[in-house]
Amino acid sequence: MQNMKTTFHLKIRRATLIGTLAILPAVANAQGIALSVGSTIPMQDVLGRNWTGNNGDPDNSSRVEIRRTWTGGIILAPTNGPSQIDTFNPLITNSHLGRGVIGVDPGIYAETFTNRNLLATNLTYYARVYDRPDSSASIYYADTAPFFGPPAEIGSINPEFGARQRVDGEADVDTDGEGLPDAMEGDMGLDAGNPDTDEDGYNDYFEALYDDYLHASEPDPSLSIQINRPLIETDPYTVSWWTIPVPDMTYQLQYRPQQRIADEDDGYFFSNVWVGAATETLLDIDVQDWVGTNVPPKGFFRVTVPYQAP
Ligand SMILES: [Ca+2]
Ligand SMILES: [Ca+2]
Ligand SMILES: [Ca+2]
Ligand SMILES: [Ca+2]
Repeated sequence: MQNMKTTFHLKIRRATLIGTLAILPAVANAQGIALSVGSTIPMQDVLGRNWTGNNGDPDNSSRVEIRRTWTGGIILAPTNGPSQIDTFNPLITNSHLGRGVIGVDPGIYAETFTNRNLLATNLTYYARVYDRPDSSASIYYADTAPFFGPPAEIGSINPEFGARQRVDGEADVDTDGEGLPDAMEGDMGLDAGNPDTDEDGYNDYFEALYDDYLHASEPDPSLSIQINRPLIETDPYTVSWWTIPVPDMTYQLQYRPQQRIADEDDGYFFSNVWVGAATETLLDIDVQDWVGTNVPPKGFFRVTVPYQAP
């Protein structure tokens, strides 16, 4: 009886061992099979804002497609017609900026292929991003350079998106030269032929850049400056102005003597009197050193709001 029992146990063990051996290769492959494709540099609009991306809200996130290149590795520009996407340029996957990225991450995408065979090693692919969730409603798109489906030992690839291009294939022009392309102005309801659509003194680009505080299509409080003559002779002349409702905005107060009047439009002849960020809603700057040598004082002050285009 003892011998029989021993034999029985041995059979069980052998059966278990065989089962384990059969599973092992599959476990080893599963660890290496996933492939992550994603960008690490955010895709941005002309104002330097990251394109919309929100993990968990793909309906409001810019659309990303991972596609196979056409014959010979050629990338075809979008037509927004389904035929080219499905027939000539088959789509491997749809994704969105922010998808697969931890938390909200505009401008960046990541997509994991659990079956990496979708990206065959002998074919080339590319990623295309649109600036809207819906490619047919998009103004811009951008493509990555073509990349090969990588061999199994490579776990991730990070192709970066190239330059923005117009979906309609037209050139991106800025007719009025204030910095916003015509296509964006049309989309925002602004006048592409007027640098200051609402004529409030702030150009369209500046207002779009600070659209949390200013309204590009309706007048905002204007920046008007005044020179304050001293009430008592020992007090200084000052220049004051009410600031605009943009936090931490930097202002530049400049002066130019009157004799330069022939060059009034040439900013070169203005000198900086004061440059700084607003800490109060009313700025009041001592300008005595600038007017004190003129009797009577004659010259021009101006306030500018310098900003950097991204
Ligand atoms: Ca423009
Ligand atoms: Ca404009
Ligand atoms: Ca304006
Ligand atoms: Ca405005």
